[in-house]
Amino acid sequence: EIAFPPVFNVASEFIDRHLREGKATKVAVRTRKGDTTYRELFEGVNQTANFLDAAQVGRGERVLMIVKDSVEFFFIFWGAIKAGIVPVPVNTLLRAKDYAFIIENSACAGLIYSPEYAGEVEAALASIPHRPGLVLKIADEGDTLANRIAPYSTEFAAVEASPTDECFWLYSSGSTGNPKGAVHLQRDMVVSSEFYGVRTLGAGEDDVFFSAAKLFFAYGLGNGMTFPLWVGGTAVLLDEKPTPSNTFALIETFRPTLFFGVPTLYAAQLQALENVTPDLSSLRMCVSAGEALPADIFRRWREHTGTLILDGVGSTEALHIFISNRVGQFKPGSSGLVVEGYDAKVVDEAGRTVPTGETGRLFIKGLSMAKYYWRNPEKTAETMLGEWINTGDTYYRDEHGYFFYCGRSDDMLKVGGIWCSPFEIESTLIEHPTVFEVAVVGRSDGEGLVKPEAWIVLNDEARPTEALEDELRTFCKTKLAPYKFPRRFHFVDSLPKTATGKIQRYRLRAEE
Ligand code: 3SK
Repeated sequence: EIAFPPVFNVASEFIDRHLREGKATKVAVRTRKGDTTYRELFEGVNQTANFLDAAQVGRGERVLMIVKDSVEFFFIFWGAIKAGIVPVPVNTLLRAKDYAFIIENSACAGLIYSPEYAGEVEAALASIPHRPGLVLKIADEGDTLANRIAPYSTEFAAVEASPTDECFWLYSSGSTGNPKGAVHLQRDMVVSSEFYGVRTLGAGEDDVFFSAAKLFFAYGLGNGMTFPLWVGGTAVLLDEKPTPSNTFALIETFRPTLFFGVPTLYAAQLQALENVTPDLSSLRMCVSAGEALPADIFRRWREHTGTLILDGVGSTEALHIFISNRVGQFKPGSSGLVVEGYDAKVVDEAGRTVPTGETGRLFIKGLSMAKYYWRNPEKTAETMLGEWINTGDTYYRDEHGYFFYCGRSDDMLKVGGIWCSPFEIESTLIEHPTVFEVAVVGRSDGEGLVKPEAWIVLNDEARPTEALEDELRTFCKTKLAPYKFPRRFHFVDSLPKTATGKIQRYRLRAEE
């Protein structure tokens, strides 16, 4: 349905095209530090491509980006693609051990990071033998990316590629084991931008996009970068953790027309709206993904702001949303209908499509799917089944074609829209000297949003006290990405187990 030239470089479509189409002076990116026009973007991307070339990062080699939401993110991502290098945006909330794994697993030739993440990134580098040829901390002042790339030419002839050549990676987390590098192709950003951004959301050049979800997520990458660039609109970026007050302030200042959040943030914003009345009148529509949006949050947001939140579901492997509600076609509590360009089916254990209304595993297909997981043939074979991808989510489809989320087919949790493995939290807690055994499950909070909860059997000498609970919480916060700490602790004498000794997490989930 989308015609691709046999030879192209996707950066030419997202960056260079706007100059050919007379948009040189239009603002492409807005941040609190200033605006960047399409011409400045084009020149910064070309200078970065020349800089990476001069730093001898070779074609097909990876550059890890642990970079906050900023125009520099755009320069590096597109500069790499233009130069035939593979950018790999990485979650900026991770810890040194996670970065150490990703640096080694990707065998990256370049590593570029914002100063905020220096502690974890530098500790990771110190812990492993692999040292990328280019290691660059981009300072906010002094040794900035702008200063680094300034000596280089603002012209760069994009390296030729085909629509199905490998282009960029995104790491996705699994319930067990390490993150997996999902390898995306040149055509994938075009497919998700056109089918979801344009044909589902109706985005156009007059839209101003503000994504609270960060660019390193597949969700944020589309909302905050590829969709605005695809339609020639404007992206608004926030370089810190989104809160009700900074998101409201940015909406008032930059007057976005489209806002992209996650259910936890909408819940916090609704709470804040009890006390403040920001001017949200620029918004024509809001979008939610990351975890299922409770119907109550949808209704209350609509009452307070007059705008719809279109809930959808996507994945890192699919690059963006493939099932979505739409204006005029939505059901609160549902993930929506299949997005044009994609196909979805709900199947049983044997892979047969189940009848309407029955739950099963959600499989999807479309032209933006990652080709494989880097150096992980087992997970590739489990997940990527010919044209279809096994999402690992349990769903049912109603008689009108709307899909309803019913949970994960494994034990993975989505916390604030980010995947979180209970096993990872358990492995951390078990390192604490007072913990004998532990199980972590997800528990819905008062707003219908899932948070991790730990069930702990203590060693004989330890006693369950509030001080110990605080200590365990702090222990998790220092060792794990900040969203992963258990919000509640239960100290018990034993954990429920099967005859073969497997912990019965469903029984813990059923406990009040
Ligand atoms: O979690 C989601 O629903 C999602 C949406 C868009 C892109 C990526 C993801 C994981």
